[in-house]
Amino acid sequence: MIAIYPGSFDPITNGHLDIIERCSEKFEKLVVAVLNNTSKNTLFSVEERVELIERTVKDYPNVEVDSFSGLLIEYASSKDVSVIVRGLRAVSDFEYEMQMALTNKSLHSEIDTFFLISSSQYSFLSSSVVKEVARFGGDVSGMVPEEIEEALREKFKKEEE
Ligand code: COD
Repeated sequence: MIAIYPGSFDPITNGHLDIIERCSEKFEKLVVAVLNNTSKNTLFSVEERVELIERTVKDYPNVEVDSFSGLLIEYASSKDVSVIVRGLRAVSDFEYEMQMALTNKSLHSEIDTFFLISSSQYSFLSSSVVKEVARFGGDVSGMVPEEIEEALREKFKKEEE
């Protein structure tokens, strides 16, 4: 069974990685799909986000990284995906996630959304929190892999120049 884990991943965090690791053990193949949304102001370009994820998932042979634009469900069906995976941190995630899952189901009834509850140590973690801490020089070492820590440092150094 092929699953897709879609997101903005701006940037990927240890919370995302935890979901990827757990899914790579459960599914035959996992496609991590980065939304290429030109109208959204992201810190990292889509190419940068894909490259950073590729570097952090290199030890999982059944994980593929790609980008998509337009509707997720169209992209998912083009990849023969039967499951969309989403992570749930707190009740606050639920409303948006339910709306998205039901919309996707109404557009393509054969593809279901599976939810994984975040591991407790990552339940507070989001890309926005990581960016905020890194922007002001805080320590993000427990929140993101080393490659991402380095990329954040470079990005904010450039912004200062
Ligand atoms: N622990 C566990 N899970 C986590 C953590 C954590 N610490 N942090 C984030 N996650 C989960 C999120 O809950 C989410 O499931 C996933 O990881 C990705 O998170 P983000 O924030 O990187 O990505 P989102 O939520 O911005 O991604 C939204 C999409 C890109 C999937 C969505 O906007 C989309 O599909 N857009 C395309 C247009 C479309 O098809 N829309 C759908 C119709 S409603």
